[in-house]
Amino acid sequence: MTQSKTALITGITGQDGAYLAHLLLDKGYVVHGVKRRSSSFNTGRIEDIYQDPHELDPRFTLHFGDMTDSTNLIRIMQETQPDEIYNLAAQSHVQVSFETPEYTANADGLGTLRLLEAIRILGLENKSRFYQASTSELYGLVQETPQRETTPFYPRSPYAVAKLYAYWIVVNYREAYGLHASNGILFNHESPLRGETFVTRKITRAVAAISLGRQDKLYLGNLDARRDWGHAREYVRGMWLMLQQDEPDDYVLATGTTTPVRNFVQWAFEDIGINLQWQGSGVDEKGIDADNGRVLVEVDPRYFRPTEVDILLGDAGKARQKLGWTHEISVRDLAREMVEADLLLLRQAAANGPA
Ligand code: NDP
Ligand code: GDR
Repeated sequence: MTQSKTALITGITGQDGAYLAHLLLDKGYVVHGVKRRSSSFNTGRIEDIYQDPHELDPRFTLHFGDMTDSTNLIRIMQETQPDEIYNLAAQSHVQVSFETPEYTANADGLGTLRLLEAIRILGLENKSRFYQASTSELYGLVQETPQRETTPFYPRSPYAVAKLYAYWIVVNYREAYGLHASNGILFNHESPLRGETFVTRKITRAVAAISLGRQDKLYLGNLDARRDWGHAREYVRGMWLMLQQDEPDDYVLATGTTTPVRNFVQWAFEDIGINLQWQGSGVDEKGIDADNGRVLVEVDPRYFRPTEVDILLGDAGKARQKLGWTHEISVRDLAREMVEADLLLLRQAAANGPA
């Protein structure tokens, strides 16, 4: 019998961490996750794996840890001796990074260095393969469309600058020390597990609440921004594929379709039977229910960013060729799945009453 592989996932309580943990457990891995101490529960997304500590799946273990704490990361790696490390932990909100630039640099940039150094300190260079959650935000002010692995970077936020450091330190450790370390340059990917303050989930939650009469209006920032949105479930498969290759490398994962925020809003309302029409422009633009004239969407400049990434569109040709990775779920179906999931959540919450 072949022995199970062991994986260590940082950021296991986040959207991607949850999907990846499920994928790896399904593949027979032993999975260790790093979770932060928090004053309230932060394991909601992995509740089905992590419930009563006395009934834990013996193949799944959580460790308290933080990307800003080197000794803690070294100890976790020493204890777990992972075959594969997926570094998904990050202060991942672009707008928040303008308010917490130093922390973002520490967790997202230096945090990556800490893990790579831990591999060296513990002599795991020939054992542990490393995946880094790099991002399409590296392209920022885009220099070429569509963006691919060879497109020059031009980061436009403290988050993207921190991730730029992480990208290059991964490349450097691969070249300098022969680590099996790969960057996945992932374009936006969403799901019903997406954090509530990212734009797609903010939209689908609000639309569900409006549909059930619990919210009047949705306030958004830049409606013209365009993103290449895919489904998180399909993207974590790409992460895993990168670590199954004989040679480490860097890969773009994207759908090859770009959509304005405005269209995503329109679709989400369509899914609850509302035909939204747009009036005005700039900060005065409004989304109006065509049937009764009710204003459902307004622009709030508070959500504008000091520097914006206007358009992202990825070319995943290399991942398709070398990894055999493709996406199947369209952004239109993604929007529908997210609206339906948020409607269900709200209905369940109402049925259960106050906690
Ligand atoms: P989430 O924001 O949903 O999850 C981030 C995870 O990191 C959470 O588990 C969070 O813990 C944890 N975390 C944050 N700060 C620290 C810290 N200092 N120490 C330890 N853990 C920490 O992100 P996603 O799942 O969406 O993304 C996963 C990774 O991929 C991130 O690195 C992100 O930057 C990157 N990425 C995401 C893309 C996307 O479209 N989703 C696209 C490209 C890259 P807690 O639950 O306690 O907050
Ligand atoms: P992004 O995702 O910045 O691309 O980073 P987000 O969903 O936050 O923004 C996408 C675009 O929508 C515009 N927008 C708004 N955004 C938010 N959050 N809230 C609003 O009200 C709003 N109105 C308009 C934004 O200006 C932006 O143009 C995500 C994160 O997951 C990163 O960690 C990851 O690296 C990248 O995707 C790829």
